[in-house]
Amino acid sequence: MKFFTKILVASAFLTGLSSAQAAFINFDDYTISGYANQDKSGSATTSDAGFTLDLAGNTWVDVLFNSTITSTSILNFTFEATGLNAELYGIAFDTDDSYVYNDMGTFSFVGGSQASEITSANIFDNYTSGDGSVSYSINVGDFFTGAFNRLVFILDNDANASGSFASFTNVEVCDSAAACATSAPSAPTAVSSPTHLGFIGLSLFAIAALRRKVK
Ligand SMILES: [Ca+2]
Ligand SMILES: [Ca+2]
Repeated sequence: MKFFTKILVASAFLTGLSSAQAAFINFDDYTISGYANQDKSGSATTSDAGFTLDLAGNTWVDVLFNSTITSTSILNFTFEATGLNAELYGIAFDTDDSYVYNDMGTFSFVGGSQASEITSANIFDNYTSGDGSVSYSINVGDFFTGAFNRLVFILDNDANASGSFASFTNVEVCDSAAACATSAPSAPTAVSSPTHLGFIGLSLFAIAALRRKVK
């Protein structure tokens, strides 16, 4: 009987969590740390009252942010890169401070000259420095699920220790499009779970519908 009570409490707690309205991450509320062995040069700072994370140089950083990704989960953020075009731009979900190059299924890249080389990751766009401010609404739950305790923000440029800049603004992880603080771009297009080999093309198609220039 005690066991049963515990289950009820646990499920009520989970229901409360899943119905919570998403909110933008305020980076000033988190400690920003170097991730794995990839915080090599440059800096991580905040702007826009904490709602923008600004990376410079060649650095991957993480914040301890708990999330549970289900099949309906959405990752929203506005991205802008300037300066030298970097090798990788992206956001990853992780459970520890390390990664395996051939097992990056919870990594989402939106651009960079090396993004297409990482076949184990999800490639959602071919953003190039100077493309301006672009808002992404990525149905990450179609690509992976699970519980995570950190978010990783990636500006990778091993060839140039300085000169690249990337900013991530209004980042949110929502249980569903309806729970997002970001209003959905017009006519969001859902993609069914693709096979790994096929999903690059499908993802670009989805992002083409969801990619939205911000004035
Ligand atoms: Ca890891
Ligand atoms: Ca690199």
